[in-house]
Amino acid sequence: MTSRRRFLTGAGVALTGAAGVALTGNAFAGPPVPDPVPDMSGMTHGGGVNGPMFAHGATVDHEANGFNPTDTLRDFDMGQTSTMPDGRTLREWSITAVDKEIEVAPGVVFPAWTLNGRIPGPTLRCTEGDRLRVRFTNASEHPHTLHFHGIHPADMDGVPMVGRGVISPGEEFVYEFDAEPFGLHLFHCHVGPLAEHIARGMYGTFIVDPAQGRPPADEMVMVMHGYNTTFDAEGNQLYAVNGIPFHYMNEPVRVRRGELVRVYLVNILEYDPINSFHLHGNFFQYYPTGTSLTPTELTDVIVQAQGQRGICEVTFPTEGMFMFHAHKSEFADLGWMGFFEVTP
Ligand SMILES: [Cu+2]
Repeated sequence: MTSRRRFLTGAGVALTGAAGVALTGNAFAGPPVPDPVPDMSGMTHGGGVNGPMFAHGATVDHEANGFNPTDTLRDFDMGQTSTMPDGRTLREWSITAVDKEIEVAPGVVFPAWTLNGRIPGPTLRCTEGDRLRVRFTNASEHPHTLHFHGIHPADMDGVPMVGRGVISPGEEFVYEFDAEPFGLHLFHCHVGPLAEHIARGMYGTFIVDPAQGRPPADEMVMVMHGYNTTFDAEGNQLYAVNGIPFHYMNEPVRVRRGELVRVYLVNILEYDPINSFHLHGNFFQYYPTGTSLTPTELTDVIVQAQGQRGICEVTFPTEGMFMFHAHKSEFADLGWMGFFEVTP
């Protein structure tokens, strides 16, 4: 056991060093790492032999970041609603682009471009047929847009040279369109260099509920993404769901045995062509893009290319800790893994 602990500790040091090298160029200088790990027995939060690689459970300053992935996981923004003369629901949101430094791993600060100050940006949620109005304010130093997936007029597409096009720093624009089709979508900035604008953090989830709804469930959003901390557009140094690598290892996602769990899973990863989601000890029903109420597959692994998304539904029959992670070991080792903690 000792040797295994030492090996894992070494992995942690190497990872921290690799992340730090981009910022300091000095990965292995400094004092020797103290002989480690108070107690990694059991599956305590922040421990376990597959526990977080960041300095044995050290995590980031969520308060300074302004968001905590435990909270954003189930944070659905329904907007401000009112009724239009024709009886339809009008749903309005305000989204602001802000340049902001985010601590993405302990001691690793990333100069992000955020939507509403968080990564990922907000999860907008509506019902098919609603009229949607999104006021976009660009408080960043860079030009941006909001491009929504879904069906809408060309001049609401949020790309350069079409409609209003680029929204310059200090300007704002209101995107307005109807909510269709029902399903799980996303939105992101569409200004070039596109990969960088997205990978810096300018994306969010866009859920259009079917008019008849879906069965009651414990619902949550997981957005798969990465951080290219070297800004060389050559892969990523860190991978995560919902902003912070290894977060759900430190703070497992608590769910109830026997209750339907619905994960809205989005892949917005840049610089790597595909991402994946694997769940241990259980199988889930998969609904690609969420545009049908009939699942296409009962599985424990799905893959998504960039921009793909789908709904995973699982009911855990037994209590315990069940890992989930990218079934691409490199992504998992560099942050894309977590736990469901199934309680009675
Ligand atoms: Cu942008």
